[in-house]
Amino acid sequence: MTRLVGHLDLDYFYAQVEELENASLRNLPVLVCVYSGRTEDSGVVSTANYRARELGVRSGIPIAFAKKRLEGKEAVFIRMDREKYERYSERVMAILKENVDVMEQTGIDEAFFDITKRSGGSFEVGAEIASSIKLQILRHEGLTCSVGVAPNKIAAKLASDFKKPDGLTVIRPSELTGFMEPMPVDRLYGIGAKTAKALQEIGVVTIGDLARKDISQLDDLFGQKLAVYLHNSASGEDGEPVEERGQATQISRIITLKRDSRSADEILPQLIPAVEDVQRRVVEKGLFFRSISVIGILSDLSTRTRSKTLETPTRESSTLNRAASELLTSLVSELGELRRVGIKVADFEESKEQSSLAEFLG
Ligand code: DGT
Ligand code: CA
Ligand code: CA
Repeated sequence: MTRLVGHLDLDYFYAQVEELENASLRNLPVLVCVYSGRTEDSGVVSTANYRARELGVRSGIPIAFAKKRLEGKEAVFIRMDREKYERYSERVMAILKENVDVMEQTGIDEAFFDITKRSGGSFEVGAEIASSIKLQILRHEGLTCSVGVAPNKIAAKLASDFKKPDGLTVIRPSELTGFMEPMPVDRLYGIGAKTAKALQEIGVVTIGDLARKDISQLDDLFGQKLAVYLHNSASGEDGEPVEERGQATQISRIITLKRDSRSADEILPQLIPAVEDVQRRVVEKGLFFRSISVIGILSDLSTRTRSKTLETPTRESSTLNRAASELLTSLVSELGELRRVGIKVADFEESKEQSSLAEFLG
């Protein structure tokens, strides 16, 4: 049976939220930045509104570089406030969830959804559902997004990206090949710069070129598994279901030390970026944790762990940093040299009602 799969992606998300909360920003180039704190301008641009993009600014470039580009222009630089965007994201995802059969959130501002059942298999009805979702998000949250509806996930993602901002692109099964064929092959989900380059060397530039390639030639180059994936996705054959993501039971990150060490002072600065990354992922998933562990891996690859359980769940980076430092100190005092070290949080709760109540009473 033909499926109706959608992909929704909010437009210039962080910058759009900032514009929404401060109307005077609307016609100016707006840049949301992550300041690293080393010098006044060190850090990167997280995202920029379309006005700024027209002037050559995009996600990931250094702030200092963007300032140079925008010299003499009345551009606005704003510090990223991830928890704020998280709150908008949660409400947008709740609206989406109400309107679809299944939703699979894949990032702070995007999700796949399946509306096969509620559309009765009709792309006309599917288009109406998608435009109603866009309207509800605009009415209730004031945000625009771009949506694609197609017979599978790969095509839905290409479709949501096809017209931006505020786009709605519906690709019916009969239009699928014509839609995908002319697109550059690196737009296919999972094709990075390296694969794209290898494909270019055998004359594959567009998705259509890839679909026409002999699978045995792809097999020789990429191995069977990737070859089959490449062939199928380029041919518009993608059976991946939209699946609600189960809640994670733990979030962790392990790093290899620059050299084996048993000095907490030497190890901690190397562990901190991993701790920050874990904390960011916790916030991204809307979770609070109660258990914190530091994992040490010795040179013989044996593993030791020190853990701590909190009374109330939290997501605060100060709590996590402090616990990481304590647990690390305790771990190295009892062990030999560590080769790798990691941080893990677990025992999740989705809200911290209990602790807010405690804060309220206390
Ligand atoms: P779009 O979808 O092209 O209209 O623009 P965005 O800004 O929504 O881009 P998207 O969907 O790739 O990313 C969603 C948010 O994630 C974006 O608003 C800010 C953040 N983000 C994206 N790329 C980067 C990056 O390279 N660095 C950092 N720090 N944040 C990023
Ligand atoms: Ca986006
Ligand atoms: Ca996105």
